[in-house]
Amino acid sequence: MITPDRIVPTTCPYCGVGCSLELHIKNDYIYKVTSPFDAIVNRGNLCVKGRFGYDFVYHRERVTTPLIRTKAQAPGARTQAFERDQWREVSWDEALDYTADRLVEIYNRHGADAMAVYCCAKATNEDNYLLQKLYRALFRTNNVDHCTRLCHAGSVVALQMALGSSAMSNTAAEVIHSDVFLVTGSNTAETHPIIALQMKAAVEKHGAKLIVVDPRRVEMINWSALWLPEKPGTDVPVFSAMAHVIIRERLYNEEFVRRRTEGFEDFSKSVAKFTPEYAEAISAVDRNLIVRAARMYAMAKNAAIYWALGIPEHSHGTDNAMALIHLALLTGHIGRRGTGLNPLRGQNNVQGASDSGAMPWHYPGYQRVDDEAAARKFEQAWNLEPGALNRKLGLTTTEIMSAVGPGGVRALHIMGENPMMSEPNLNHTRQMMERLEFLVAQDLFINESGAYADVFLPATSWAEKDGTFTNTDRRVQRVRKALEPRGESLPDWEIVCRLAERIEERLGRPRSAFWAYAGPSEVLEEMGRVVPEYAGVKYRRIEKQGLQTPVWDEDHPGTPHLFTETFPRGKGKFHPLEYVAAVEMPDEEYPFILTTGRLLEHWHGGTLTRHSKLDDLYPEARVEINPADAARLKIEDGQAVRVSSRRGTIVLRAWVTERTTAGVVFVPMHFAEAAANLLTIDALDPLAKIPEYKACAVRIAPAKKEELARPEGKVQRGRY
Ligand SMILES: Nc1nc2c(c(=O)[nH]1)N[C@H]1C(S)=C(S)[C@@H](COP(=O)(O)OP(=O)(O)OC[C@H]3O[C@@H](n4cnc5c(=O)[nH]c(N)nc54)[C@H](O)[C@@H]3O)O[C@H]1N2
Ligand SMILES: Nc1nc2c(c(=O)[nH]1)N[C@H]1C(S)=C(S)[C@@H](COP(=O)(O)OP(=O)(O)OC[C@H]3O[C@@H](n4cnc5c(=O)[nH]c(N)nc54)[C@H](O)[C@@H]3O)O[C@H]1N2
Ligand code: SF4
Ligand SMILES: [Mo]
Repeated sequence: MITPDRIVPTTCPYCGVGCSLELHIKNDYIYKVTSPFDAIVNRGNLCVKGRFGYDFVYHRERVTTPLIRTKAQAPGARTQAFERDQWREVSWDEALDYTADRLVEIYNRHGADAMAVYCCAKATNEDNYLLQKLYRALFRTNNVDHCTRLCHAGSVVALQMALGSSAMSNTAAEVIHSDVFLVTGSNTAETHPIIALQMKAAVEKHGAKLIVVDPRRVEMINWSALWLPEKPGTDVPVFSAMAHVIIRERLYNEEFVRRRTEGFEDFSKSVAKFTPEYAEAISAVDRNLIVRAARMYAMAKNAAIYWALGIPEHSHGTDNAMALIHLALLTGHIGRRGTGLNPLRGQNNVQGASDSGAMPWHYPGYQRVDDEAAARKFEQAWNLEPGALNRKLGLTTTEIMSAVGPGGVRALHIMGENPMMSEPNLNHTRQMMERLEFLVAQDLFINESGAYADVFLPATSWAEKDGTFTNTDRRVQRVRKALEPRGESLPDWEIVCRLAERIEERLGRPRSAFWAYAGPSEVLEEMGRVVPEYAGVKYRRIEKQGLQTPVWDEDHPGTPHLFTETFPRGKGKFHPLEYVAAVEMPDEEYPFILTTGRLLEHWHGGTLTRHSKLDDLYPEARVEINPADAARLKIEDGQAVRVSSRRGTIVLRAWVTERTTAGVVFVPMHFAEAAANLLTIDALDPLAKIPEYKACAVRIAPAKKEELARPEGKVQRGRY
């Protein structure tokens, strides 16, 4: 038995469930992770990532000294290079002076539009609040975004349009109070495993009925009463047909529709054509299943909807989310315990990074940058002259990546993201990265994107800093420093403050007191003064258990479910929809639909999990292909195959499995040596600007084993 020097309570750094962790420390080393049984979110349960995925903190490839590239790279000639001899270890002073010099020089030469920053949904609220403040207040740009754009942007826009708010309406653990719940576009058991446990308990112990709508045979189907296996990209017809049935059979909640919604008449006419027969023809879902699902959902006392990326990650992702919202507005299954519209948020702090203003159209707290009163409020709060803040909507991540070059973005600062793995159509992204004039990488590792950087600022991991994360059900929870920072790494908030002071100096602005914080709790206090929903969140109130926003003041107990009496926009609004097919449909040349996503053991571009023992659990990329398709193509399980789209090609092993339906193949997004995003299409949803990661056309052919990145199994990938 090891006796720990200390046990530090904190919050999991991986997914949006936000499980409570206890880090057991001996000699400044984490040797075990547990979770307290009374933890409000996860009751002592953890998935494999929370329990075992912490060892990236110690990985030998982690960079803990500031680095400057030895040879500055010319725009256009920039290359992706991991080699150590391309970098020089420098002091923090040198790295920050250099960064400030180059950024200010580009700003003075080309103005605000040349500057852009990616914030980080893995970092804390405090880190993100400060980084967006730096770029807005000092470089006067709203080109501030983060991975939420690649994630739930379609859900956010639809919820804003229909209800005026974008967060999950209820608490995930309330699922045990649902009689019926619908899960769609969510591989919950792999991506939100602890919420999946609660869902399974709802079915097994509380008799709830589960409806799954998903083109893949995800694990939750084993607990479902109904599974609607649709073709990717056909959610609007499926859910509109459910609405059609609910209206035709008068199963909707007339009183709710009258009192709390608007636009029902037009909506009702618009779904007349979405008969179950019509939906079946497009989606391949049996019409009777659609009718049964509609009845089951509408006739429940309390029914909830949970969804994830199968809904928003389409060129019509906003419409898909809207089609789900309509079901709740029709039936009134919202505003009570066990009901609601629940987009399961992905990253540990994507809700918080969005709340903190890491967005191009909004200041912290969703206050629009083009709203004069909001802009004035932030000018006062940040001690800026009237008119200082830019009123122009900024560019989104996807737009930033298309706007690099003369007249567009020249300098990019990336805090903890990896566009060279996560953006669609990587061959295009690569051209943009090559064209940048100056790239700052602030991370734990030199990932595929950091490899293009001019300067590397080593950040601490979550285990080495204090702060807060806001989980998927809006709960602001503490992150605690458990270890001393490795090497010379610094917490992100401190890096940002030190850089900001230098930038202010070079811009000739008077040094403000605004970058001198005694610690992150002061940063959250400042954020609480400008974001009413966070006004009552104080560190001392969340020492034991987090608070769910909105927390309007210091006596407010927090908000487990939203919209009890009204919606933020007043009435919930129906928006009639049309069915629009995916941009690229299968044809003779590219006969399969590719969908991409996640595996339980890995995280996005793999920067954390592939530098962890988790990599041993799933060391190699595999494309999931249905047995019927594999038999036709004479492809065997484990065989090397080439998957090609109009944009790129990858070679990886086949996994012949019922996990995917015929005609649909799945490639995980985690493996650099067979990067899914070399294949994906960069078509965007017109409103939310989210890419169509969940549908494009590919072909599959046998390949030679030698073409695999790892013909004999696992090899270490080369890194700094
Ligand atoms: N292990 C692990 N967990 C994670 C992450 C991770 O990288 N690894 N990432 C986190 C993040 S940031 C996010 S956003 C979440 C994402 O969580 P999920 O969205 O659950 O993750 P994906 O693997 O992208 O799964 C998408 C689901 O949508 C389905 N789907 C595909 N096309 C369609 C369609 O057209 N319509 C419908 N209705 N469904 C479709 C897929 O079959 C799959 O079940 O996961 C979070 N959790
Ligand atoms: N094909 C396809 N592509 C997708 C998706 C898909 O479903 N299919 N999903 C999209 C979605 S939903 C998302 S959210 C994005 C995710 O895309 P990204 O956010 O680009 O991916 P991550 O790999 O999570 O990048 C996190 C980085 O942050 C670093 N990091 C971790 N903690 C810290 C910290 O405290 N400070 C700092 N400075 N750095 C830190 C890690 O080392 C890593 O390099 O990918 C998108 N891309
Ligand atoms: S479910 Fe999410 S928050 Fe919980 S342990 Fe797993 S990765 Fe961490
Ligand atoms: Mo995400």
